[in-house]
Amino acid sequence: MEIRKAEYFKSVFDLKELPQDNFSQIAFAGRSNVGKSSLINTLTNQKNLAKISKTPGKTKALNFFKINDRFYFVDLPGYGFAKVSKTVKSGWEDLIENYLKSTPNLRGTIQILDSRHPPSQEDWEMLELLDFINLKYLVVLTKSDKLSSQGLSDNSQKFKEILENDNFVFFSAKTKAGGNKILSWIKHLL
Ligand SMILES: Nc1nc2c(ncn2[C@@H]2O[C@H](COP(=O)(O)OP(=O)(O)O)[C@@H](O)[C@H]2O)c(=O)[nH]1
Ligand SMILES: [Mg+2]
Repeated sequence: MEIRKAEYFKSVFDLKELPQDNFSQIAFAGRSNVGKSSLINTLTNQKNLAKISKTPGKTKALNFFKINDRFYFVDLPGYGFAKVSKTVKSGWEDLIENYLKSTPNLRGTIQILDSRHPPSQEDWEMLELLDFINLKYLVVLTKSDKLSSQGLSDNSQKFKEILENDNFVFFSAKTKAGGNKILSWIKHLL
């Protein structure tokens, strides 16, 4: 699949504001700073579509991007940033959880993890939620350019054991490695 057109559509702070159309949605989830914006920018071939925030946790909304005039990428708020208050944090978590549970047009989620580290407590909560609601998802392991080839094969084995499957793709925003695999997974969902 080729992404010919990608544009910012809207930011949703309340599920009542979800787009009222029938376009499919693909969500992107991950902890702050994991490389979610960089992944969206790479897949869409745009330098600054999803603003790469230098301030972790700045994105508090569900950010909708319209792709090829026919589906949406949905950038979910990054979780796991300690510096926000509990109340603000649980607000985002509810928004993410309710969105994932109750959006018929949502076809699947890209769950982003750091290729160098095992999943955090919050990553596990997301993975369990995705399993629980039976939503299709692909695990994307970012920043793979920071691993040596030995590190890649070691961590590939580790993630196979940790996730108990091989439904993951190593990705690098720097080299674009893995991008085409992710796009074909998305194409099959649409
Ligand atoms: N080397 C490398 N750095 C990355 C990659 N993806 C993201 N980064 C860096 O990680 C930081 C956080 O990235 P960003 O996309 O803003 O993360 P987000 O908070 O999840 O949206 C930035 O400094 C990026 O340049 C990658 O694949 N390789
Ligand atoms: Mg971001």
